[in-house]
Amino acid sequence: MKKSFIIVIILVMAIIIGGCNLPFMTQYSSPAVNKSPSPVNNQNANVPVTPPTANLNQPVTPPPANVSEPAQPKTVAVQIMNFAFNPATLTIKVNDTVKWTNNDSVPHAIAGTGFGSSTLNNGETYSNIFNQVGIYDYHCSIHPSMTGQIIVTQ
Ligand SMILES: [Cu+2]
Repeated sequence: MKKSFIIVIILVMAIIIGGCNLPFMTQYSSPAVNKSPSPVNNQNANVPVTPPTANLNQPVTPPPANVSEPAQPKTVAVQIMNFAFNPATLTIKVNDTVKWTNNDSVPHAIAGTGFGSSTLNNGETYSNIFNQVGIYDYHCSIHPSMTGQIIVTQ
């Protein structure tokens, strides 16, 4: 009888002490728990997020700059056939080259303002770079009825 009574008293005391300690424990422990995690969480949150985002955005921006500069000068052909220039009217960009080829058995010669060829026999060519915007009329100096036009645009 005494042993079980003592056990009951010990259990009651343990419950009372435990019940009294729980509110005190949380009150005293909660400030200590909040102090240590908050600086650790702030450091971990700031360090990894910003650098990867900045590195991923930097390589994406250069390609649009390369797309906007495809203005490479090119060579455009004009064929001389059957006493005519083909195409008779040609539109090019500034700094493009026009290359005439004489496909006729008879000689021809290009005559324009600021440009012109010597006599072109069959299979011979003449090239001129047009580095200024404008409309350039030309003809064949041997056959004046053969006319052509080069339109140079920006
Ligand atoms: Cu001609």
